[in-house]
Amino acid sequence: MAPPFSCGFFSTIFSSLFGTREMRILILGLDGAGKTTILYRLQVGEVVTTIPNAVIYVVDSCDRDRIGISKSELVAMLEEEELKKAILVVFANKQDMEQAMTPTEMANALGLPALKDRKWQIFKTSATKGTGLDEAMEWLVETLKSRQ
Ligand SMILES: Nc1nc2c(ncn2[C@@H]2O[C@H](COP(=O)(O)OP(=O)(O)OP(=O)(O)O)[C@@H](O)[C@H]2O)c(=O)[nH]1
Ligand SMILES: [Mg+2]
Repeated sequence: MAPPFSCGFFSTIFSSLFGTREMRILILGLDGAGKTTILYRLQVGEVVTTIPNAVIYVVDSCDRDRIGISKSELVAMLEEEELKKAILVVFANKQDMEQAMTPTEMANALGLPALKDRKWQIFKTSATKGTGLDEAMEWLVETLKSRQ
């Protein structure tokens, strides 16, 4: 059975944040979470197939009905051997919407506090408004740098 990720791939992100460095980041999330919109905002480079340094997990903050599915997919994904050491950044996307869940609510619903041996952080984003993305990427880059 095909996973509910309609779009999952390894991306190489180039930006001024990285300087000349190149880092491989996997961006995943359920359909409609906002992945494509975020990639467009981040001006992503090529698609490659190697072990990623980090995972960005995009979640629609308004999709209360599927937060449980989002959690099980995340947990299953993190069991992959290749992602054992990957830093996890959750984008609580669509925060421009009135009915959006708070990041704390989402972190709990996704089971983030229970993750063992995993560096993670959750950020509020709105891909359509372009808010929160820079802060999240900055944290990610700094965290990746401090690991290398
Ligand atoms: N209000 C709001 N809408 C958003 C936001 N991000 C994405 N959307 C909208 O949500 C819909 C889905 O966004 P996409 O970027 O296509 O989502 P995706 O994760 O790439 O979806 P798939 O390709 O189906 O997996 C589009 O209509 C976007 O305009 C956001 O931050 N706020
Ligand atoms: Mg898409």
